[in-house]
Amino acid sequence: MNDFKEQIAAELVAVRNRSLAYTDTEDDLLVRQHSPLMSPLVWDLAHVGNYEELWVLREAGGITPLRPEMDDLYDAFKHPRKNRPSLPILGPDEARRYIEGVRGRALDVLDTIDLHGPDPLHRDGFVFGLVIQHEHQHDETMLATLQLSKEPGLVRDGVLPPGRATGDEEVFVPAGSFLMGTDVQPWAYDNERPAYRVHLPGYWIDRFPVGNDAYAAFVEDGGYDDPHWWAPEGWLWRQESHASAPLFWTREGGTWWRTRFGRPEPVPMEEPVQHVCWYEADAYARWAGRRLPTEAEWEKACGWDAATGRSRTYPWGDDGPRPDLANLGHRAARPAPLGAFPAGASPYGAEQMIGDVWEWTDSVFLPYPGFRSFPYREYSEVFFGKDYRVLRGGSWAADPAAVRTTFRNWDHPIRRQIFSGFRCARSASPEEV
Ligand code: AVJ
Ligand code: FE
Repeated sequence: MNDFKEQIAAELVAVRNRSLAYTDTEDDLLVRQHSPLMSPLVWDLAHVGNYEELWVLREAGGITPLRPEMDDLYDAFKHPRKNRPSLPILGPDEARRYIEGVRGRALDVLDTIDLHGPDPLHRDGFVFGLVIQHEHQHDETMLATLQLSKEPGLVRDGVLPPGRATGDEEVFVPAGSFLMGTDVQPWAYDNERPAYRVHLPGYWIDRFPVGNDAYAAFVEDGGYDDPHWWAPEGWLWRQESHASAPLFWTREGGTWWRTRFGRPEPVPMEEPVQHVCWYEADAYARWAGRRLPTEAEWEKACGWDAATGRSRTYPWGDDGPRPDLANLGHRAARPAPLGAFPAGASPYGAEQMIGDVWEWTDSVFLPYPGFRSFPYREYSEVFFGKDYRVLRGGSWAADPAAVRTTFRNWDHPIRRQIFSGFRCARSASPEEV
């Protein structure tokens, strides 16, 4: 195998080790449904294997179905999450055997395909990028499930760099056009393509995500009790949910506590806020006299390099993430403190755009002009519309393989079990532009 094929094989091993580590626990915990929002963990485990069978074995490799009856069970569109526990899905050991069998043949496909040939699934290893990213995305979902399960065990206490005093710093992005999306990232999803020119007026965007300290000030100012700050649907959500602080926060003896993977700890005020839904982010921004950035504003501030006229793969450049540049890949089961990654700043000076927390944007999930679904409609296309808001940047639980300047995530505006935070923006005044 050549170098690139070996790299792909190594990424396949790494993501599988991650999935197996998250499911290395008692069967009871794997088959139980911890929340109606989430699948049983054993469903995710076999689903990533079935996805690999569909795309690598069958579509890219022309291999006949190993277990055709699996397709229906693990089709996310056929069975809503809340029904998944009642399906005759594979048990933990069977699921592990099934995905291992698929993996063996996937490596045979990798061996034989031409990474430079005309087949768009083969070219640059696209189909492997698809399954590697897909499995990492499900691993992040499994972490959110484990967090909801309140079972301890997945707290990793890897060392993160210290933060620094930050204040309310903003960076200025002058008026001008930039290229949004990509035609060049080989493993980009269809929803990131094609690149197109977007003109933005001048704007300010926070240098850092909103911290727990700032968010606690909103809570303590009665932010959750004043409809003035909330979008109309957000206020309905606030009343129905009885939410009064981010998910997993409680107030005891004048101190904010949070439960992280089953363990209570005082809320670390120097970290970005996480586990807030879009409505909470939107309300905070209004309270702070600001607004959420649009997706285009977020992307330009993250990667656009006006000096070279191109977008960087990551804020700091095109080289992959390092521990001193971003907090990714579940090094520690938490966001890093604000100011931890000065070397990871974007050309405009925005920090922590990649890693730590997914950042809600103001934008609904829509196709870029010229969008073509590839390789299937159900990844992106069926979600386009006003029901979903876009999140950017990747969390501490996202893997480097599934984050970049152009990467788009989306969710319902009420979701907060995900590792979601935000930063604010504001339009420049006429004198500033
Ligand atoms: C892009 C994270 C919204 O988890 O629903 C997984 C990713 N797509 N399997 C999701 C996905 C198919 C997707 N998100
Ligand atoms: Fe999936």
